[in-house]
Amino acid sequence: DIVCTIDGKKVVCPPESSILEAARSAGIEIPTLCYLKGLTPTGACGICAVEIEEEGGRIIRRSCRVRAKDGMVIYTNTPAVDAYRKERLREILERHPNDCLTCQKTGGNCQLQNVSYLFGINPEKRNVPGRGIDDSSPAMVRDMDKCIACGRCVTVCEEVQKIGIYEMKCNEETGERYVNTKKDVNLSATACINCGQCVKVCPVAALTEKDSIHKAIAALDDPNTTVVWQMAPAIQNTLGEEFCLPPGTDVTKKISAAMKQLGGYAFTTDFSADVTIMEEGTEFIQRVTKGGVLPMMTSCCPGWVKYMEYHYPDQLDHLSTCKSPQQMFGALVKNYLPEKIGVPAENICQISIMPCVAKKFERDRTEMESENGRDVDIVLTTREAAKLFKLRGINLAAIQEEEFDDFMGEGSGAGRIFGTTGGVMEAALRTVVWKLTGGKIDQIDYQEARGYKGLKEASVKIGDLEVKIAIVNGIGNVKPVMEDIRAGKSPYHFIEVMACPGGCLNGGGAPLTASPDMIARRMDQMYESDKNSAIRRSHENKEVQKLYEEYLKEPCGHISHHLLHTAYMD
Ligand code: HC0
Ligand code: SF4
Repeated sequence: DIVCTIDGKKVVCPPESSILEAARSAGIEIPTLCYLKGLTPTGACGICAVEIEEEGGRIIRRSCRVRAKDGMVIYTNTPAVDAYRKERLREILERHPNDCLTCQKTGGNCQLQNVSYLFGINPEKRNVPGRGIDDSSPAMVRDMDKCIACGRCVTVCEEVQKIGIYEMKCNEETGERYVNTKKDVNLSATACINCGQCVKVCPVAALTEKDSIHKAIAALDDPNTTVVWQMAPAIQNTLGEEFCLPPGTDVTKKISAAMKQLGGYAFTTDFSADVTIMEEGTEFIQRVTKGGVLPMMTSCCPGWVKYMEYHYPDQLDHLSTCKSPQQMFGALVKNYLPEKIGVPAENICQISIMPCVAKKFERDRTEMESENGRDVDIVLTTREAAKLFKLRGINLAAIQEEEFDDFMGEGSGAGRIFGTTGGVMEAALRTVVWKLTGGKIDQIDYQEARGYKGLKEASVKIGDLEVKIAIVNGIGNVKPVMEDIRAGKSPYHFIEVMACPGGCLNGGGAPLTASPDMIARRMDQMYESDKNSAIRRSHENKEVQKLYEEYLKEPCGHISHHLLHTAYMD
């Protein structure tokens, strides 16, 4: 181990630690706008500057880029450090727009604002570069004037997601650094999968989700429109954080109450996650027993589907034909629900709350509609939903719980765990194994499917058949799996892929404040919500059973194929 001295305190740290990491391990916070734990430091912002004692006197260094050495003496707060940080902040702020009052990131989420506040910097003169806004993506907006060239989006997209959309550029005339897409084209012209992981790490509002709040308000205020709400599994264990509740708190029934207070029918995507298991499980059994294309791969994550279409158009028949639970829900709202509630489909506005920005892109896909209109009308991220609630005077922490409405409000524990990596597979196994063994094996917990590993594997013995499954946690881990499939040597029968590391509970639309600890807490609480569910298998969902009896007749039947399944584009 290394022993150094930081602010007069002896600090012991592992050999490869940077000064910033060493300080943090000792509880000494150094401000930064670009550092991301575990990823290559860019050193771009300069705010993490410290002073190091050297022979000829003290020198200023960026602490994220310098390794702590034995005997090193470091100061994190000196007049020289303070002056350096202020100068760097001034440089950044002079080039940054000052529409802070209405900026999407205001209210604690803008790290530049937070640091400026701490240092008391507010420059008079501004010289904003005028690079403009790229709103070509259906999911995200890039305000290139707000970009402070910290490089976080470059690093996350390259090192975590392994997509590699952005690049740090340099203006040859001015020497100024800035970030753009590699070929200087708009985001919609790139291979971006809309996962939103770059949005999550952006310290300012250079990257944000495309705003849908005003559309939701217009629908809520229109007397001729009936709003029908759905919320993704992950929402129910994350939205509370925006109202200062502990991470992972199950706020399902509070959101149900909030939906009703805003106006409209309150439902959950857990319901259609259960429908997805009925459909996808049946599709899988058919593929296995009738010799269909294997491995079958889940199709509920729109980031993953886009990745597949872009990089492996020759392998699309591995994807399940099932639409995602969000889209199945929307299709059922427009085709099954109208008769039940006595409201024609054209008067219904279906609003989703999703922890995902790619769900906005999925909603927009041309094939996601029926004769009765778009499956889903508006998609709000978790953050947007919190903002809408606050705008309408709803304090989720204080609101009285209410049950969902009838017909599409029941969800099983299996539906709930869709929101974590491995959850879709575990939910599917609960039903598929039960069905294939005629109810003889009725296993609920599949520990192999749980946890954070990038690739999780398991095999389940069903009579003579050994079903091999895999779970890809994060799109950055999918390439070797796909290369094996393309080469015809994949050992698996069924594979789950979720683009965001951890699954939807760490989606690009989730609350921004999450640390790894908080994400772990969300995951634990989601399994806890499953454990506490009245039913834990999708096929036991009474409202789903009723849907099949009265409307769909059978999984993968005629109506299902028309409304709930789709084809992908090569
Ligand atoms: Fe997910 Fe979903 S689980 S993608 O992560 O499958 O967004 O939570 O809603 O559709 O159900 C997100 C979460 C969903 C869908 C479901 C799936
Ligand atoms: Fe990369 Fe995902 Fe951001 Fe697209 S949304 S640029 S794929 S991190």
